[in-house]
Amino acid sequence: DVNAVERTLAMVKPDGVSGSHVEAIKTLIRDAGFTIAAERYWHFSEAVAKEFYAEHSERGFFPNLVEFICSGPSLALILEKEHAIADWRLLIGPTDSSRAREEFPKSIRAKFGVDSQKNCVHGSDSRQAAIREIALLFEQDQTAKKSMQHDEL
Ligand code: DGI
Repeated sequence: DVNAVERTLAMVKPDGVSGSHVEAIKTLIRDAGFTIAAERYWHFSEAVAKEFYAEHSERGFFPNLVEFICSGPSLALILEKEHAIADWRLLIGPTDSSRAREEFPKSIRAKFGVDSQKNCVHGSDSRQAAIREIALLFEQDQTAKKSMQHDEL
């Protein structure tokens, strides 16, 4: 059913949380028609960060990415809406915040991102990724207990 409500995993990364952009981003989320079905602050451990970004493990920026994601709390959100996955990717904009400012000035990364790493927000890029990421951050309590320090804020 093409009109079915879809779920995606959104996240305000450590630069967005420490930069006090959470409320502004939640307003943009609601104004774009998403429902916030669940939200939870996490402080990523190295183990969970490596699992979350496993597809990038061979990239040169991977160690920096893991260190950055572990540098402070993130806010994970489950967003619901028709076409939630594609529409959230559009709203956050390109990975590189400078490119976002040039090409998609209304996007969240254009407004609040710094560069290609400190780009403020995350969004699942496929249905499979959304299912995997929601399971990792919201459903795997055993993993959470072992590897994450939760509710640090
Ligand atoms: O899905 P995106 O977050 O837009 O981008 P991605 O899946 O290609 O990369 C995931 C994250 O990895 C991205 O949000 C930040 C980091 N990253 C990607 N490309 C670069 C990068 N970090 C650095 N330092 N340099 C990059 O070129």
